[in-house]
Amino acid sequence: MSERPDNTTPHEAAARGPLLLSTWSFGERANAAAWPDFSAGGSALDAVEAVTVFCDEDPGIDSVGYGGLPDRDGDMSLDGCVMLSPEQCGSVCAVRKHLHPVRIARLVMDRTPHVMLAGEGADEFASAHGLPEQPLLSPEAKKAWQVRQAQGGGDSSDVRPVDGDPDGALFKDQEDRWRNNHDTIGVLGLDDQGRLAGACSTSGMPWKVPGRVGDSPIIGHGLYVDPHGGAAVATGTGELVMAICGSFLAVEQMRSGAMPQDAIREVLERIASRSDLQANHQVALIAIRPDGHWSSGALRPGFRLAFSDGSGHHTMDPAFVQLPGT
Ligand code: SD4
Repeated sequence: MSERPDNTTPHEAAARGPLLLSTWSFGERANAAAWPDFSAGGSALDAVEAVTVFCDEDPGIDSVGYGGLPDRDGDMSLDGCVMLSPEQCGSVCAVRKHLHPVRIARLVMDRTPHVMLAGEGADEFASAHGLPEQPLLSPEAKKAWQVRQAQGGGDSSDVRPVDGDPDGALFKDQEDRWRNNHDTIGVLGLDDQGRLAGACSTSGMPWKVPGRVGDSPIIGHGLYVDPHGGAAVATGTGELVMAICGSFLAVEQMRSGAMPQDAIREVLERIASRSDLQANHQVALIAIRPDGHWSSGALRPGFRLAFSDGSGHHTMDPAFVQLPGT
């Protein structure tokens, strides 16, 4: 059942743009960096790109761009997408030589008749459009991979995305933190002209099987934007989101009249009811309607989001956790 717009939580008060909503607490500093141009009348599209570019360049974020953790063999590959509407979206995956997947995805959207480019083709396209080749593996990420190798390697099946470790209680040491503290930047923007835009950038699951692509660059899975329904972005275990077209599902719910919190709950209920759910599985979503009502929810504790509007930049807990205490 949809909530009534007048029965709102703070997460669901209708907001007027400009407004930025980003996954994870590091989204706050990225939102703040994009804010001066955005609040001066910039477009939602420029703002969401700027948020992801900031995260790509921050070596302290171990899951996006430079500083991201590599695949099983120690090689980096990046994924990302950008979306304004079903007619205007672009995506790249398995990029190995260029730092900003969303920048390339926007070029795909603007300059080709296609939606998605993969691997070598995406890198060649980026170079042909003047984007510089850059090293993607940071010394810290390389060290984390070497430590992992020394411990016997292994795939991503023990990775659980968690936002920070404020009391030092979640992770026993730095290596444990590298193993777990993984997350994607997903950002939704509503500008002062009422235009919605969304973007995602990620290095994907750490230690992934080379060639693996998750939900983040796939339109309808990690991100979906429909000016008539709203926008949704997902983070966490991509395979769970991909199995149900998570972001598309949330937007379709809103398109049918649901409030964002109900739309997200529908997605998370389906994931929570999987027979093969693992303790390390996490998924979180943020969703916004074209009228500015927005919300967020997570499958398990440990997710935070960043919210920016005229009142400033705030890191906050999601409106609800589907499986609290897990
Ligand atoms: C993926 N969804 O590649 C991404 C990773 C992520 O928090 O968001 N982790 O599956």
